[in-house]
Amino acid sequence: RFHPDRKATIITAPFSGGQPKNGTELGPKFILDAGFKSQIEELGWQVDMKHPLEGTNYEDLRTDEKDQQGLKNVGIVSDCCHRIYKSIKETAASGRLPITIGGDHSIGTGTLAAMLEHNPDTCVLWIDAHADINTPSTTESGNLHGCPVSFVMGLDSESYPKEYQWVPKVLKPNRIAYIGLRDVDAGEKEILRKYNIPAFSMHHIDKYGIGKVFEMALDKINPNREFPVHMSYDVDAIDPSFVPATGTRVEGGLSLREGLYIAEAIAESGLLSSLDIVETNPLLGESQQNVLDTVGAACAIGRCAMGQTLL
Ligand code: B3U
Ligand code: MN
Ligand code: MN
Repeated sequence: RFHPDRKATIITAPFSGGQPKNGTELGPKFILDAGFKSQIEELGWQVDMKHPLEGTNYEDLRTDEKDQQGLKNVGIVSDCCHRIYKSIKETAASGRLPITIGGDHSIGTGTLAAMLEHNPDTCVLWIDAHADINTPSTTESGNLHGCPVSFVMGLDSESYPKEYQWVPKVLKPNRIAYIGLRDVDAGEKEILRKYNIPAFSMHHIDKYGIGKVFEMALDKINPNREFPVHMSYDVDAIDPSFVPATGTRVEGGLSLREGLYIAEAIAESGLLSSLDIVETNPLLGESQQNVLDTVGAACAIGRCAMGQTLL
């Protein structure tokens, strides 16, 4: 319903500065080499590409050191997010659907900021094993891929580093729902409870089934099915037996079918306005097959979200 003319832009975000492991910067290359662009074209989309991080050397600048606040790599993460943000705003303004291929999930700050500024009614489905809603005060790891949601929500904003001052605080707590959670920090649980943020864990999926959980999530954030939806899909939402090549694997995740169902269901709703596919790390597979499985799942998430059906 939001993109009847089927025009999309793939935005590559080869970035690893939001977490400590080498390899997430290779996600876009592997996904594109697997034929992702033509797979989306075969579904009837006209697809072009943007590379907003071209010419940067973030990988050389990434360190394991925490600043006085306990955060890692604030400068490069903020700079990277700002580039992504500008690129997505342009893309959305031109009437195209942005598909951002990561890269680690810290880039979510840029994608959410852009889509919510583009249309303040935008609501967010965050598909992830993790809630990624730590603030600079609650994060224990200091890894900014665990914090992208809080910055855009403006939680605890006195604690934000100056580098993040450009980020608009545009996301309301009742406009984001989580699906797939199973590794949530104590500080994050407190935030989810305090702001009454809709969150569906693996427990809820076991209890109600994925079809019902998807409807329950949309009922919370988009009861009349009238608002556009940004889906931010961390591949670690899916169980590591299907998606092994990712930085923070957590057992007990979505089956591959449950994971793809979510993408199919958002396509079926006609509400999708933008998509992130993040945290593919081709260097973390223990075998070539592990990498193929993970890259294959990332492509399949994209195809399903863009309208591929089984029949
Ligand atoms: N919540 C933890 C772990 C984590 C978050 N996102 C991922 N891992 N991928 C943290 O570091 O904030
Ligand atoms: Mn994530
Ligand atoms: Mn995750």
